[in-house]
Amino acid sequence: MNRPRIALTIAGSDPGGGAGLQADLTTFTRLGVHGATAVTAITVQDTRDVLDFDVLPTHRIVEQIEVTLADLPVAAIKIGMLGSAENVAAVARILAAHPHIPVVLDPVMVAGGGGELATEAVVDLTRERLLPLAIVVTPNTPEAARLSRHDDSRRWGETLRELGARNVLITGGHALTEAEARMKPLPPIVNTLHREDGHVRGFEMPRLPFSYHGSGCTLAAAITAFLARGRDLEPAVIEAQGFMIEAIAAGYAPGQGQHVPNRLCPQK
Ligand code: PXL
Repeated sequence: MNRPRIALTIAGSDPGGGAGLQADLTTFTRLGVHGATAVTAITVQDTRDVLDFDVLPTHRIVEQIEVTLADLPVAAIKIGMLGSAENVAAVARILAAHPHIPVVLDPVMVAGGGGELATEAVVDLTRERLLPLAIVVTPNTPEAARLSRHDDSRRWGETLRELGARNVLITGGHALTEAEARMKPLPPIVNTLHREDGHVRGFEMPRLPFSYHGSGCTLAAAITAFLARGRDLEPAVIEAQGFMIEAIAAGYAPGQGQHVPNRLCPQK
């Protein structure tokens, strides 16, 4: 067998295996990509809540990334939870030294269950240093509002592109208003891709009546895997969304709380 393509995730650990680096690694594996990992933080959480987390010292994160990049031909990088402003700055410095590797930036701020995973300083430095290094940034709607500092959703994509992200995929799967949640059928999820040529394209997919843990990580990891396999950005986004639709349709609750996308699907 030929050597699989390699993707690196720089992310936090979720012990329940639903989100974070565990979600990334399962997604990479399912999509035929060898996953390398640089652990940034160790969260203590279940499928309901984040109880606590420790952030690793910056030098340990830098060392993990540097030894990996020196040894393995990493074809794409995914960034998830970084945990501190110092970590954001250090990761940005390394990425800037490897401009040929495409970077998918998932600007993690809040866990699926609502726990805060990023301080204001992390968000500010992500905007300043990481956005300009990303081939695509994948915020959900609250993240897009916070990163772009706009209340007006019509300005989010354009503003994030002006701040330096080449492409922006705003995901629409976040919580519904109470009125929307009572609609039958539920309103679809619409993800919006703001492309580097200024074109804006919406992608619609069915919404299921559950709250998901790890869906943002899974979509961004799937885009990373397809980029590692050599796809251009838009085809990678389209294939990743196809994978998500299947994974969500086969989603399950591994514990007492939220559902997770079934990244093992389809089973062969
Ligand atoms: O889905 C965002 C996310 C990223 N990284 C870690 C997480 C979560 C959500 O729970 O726990 C470690």
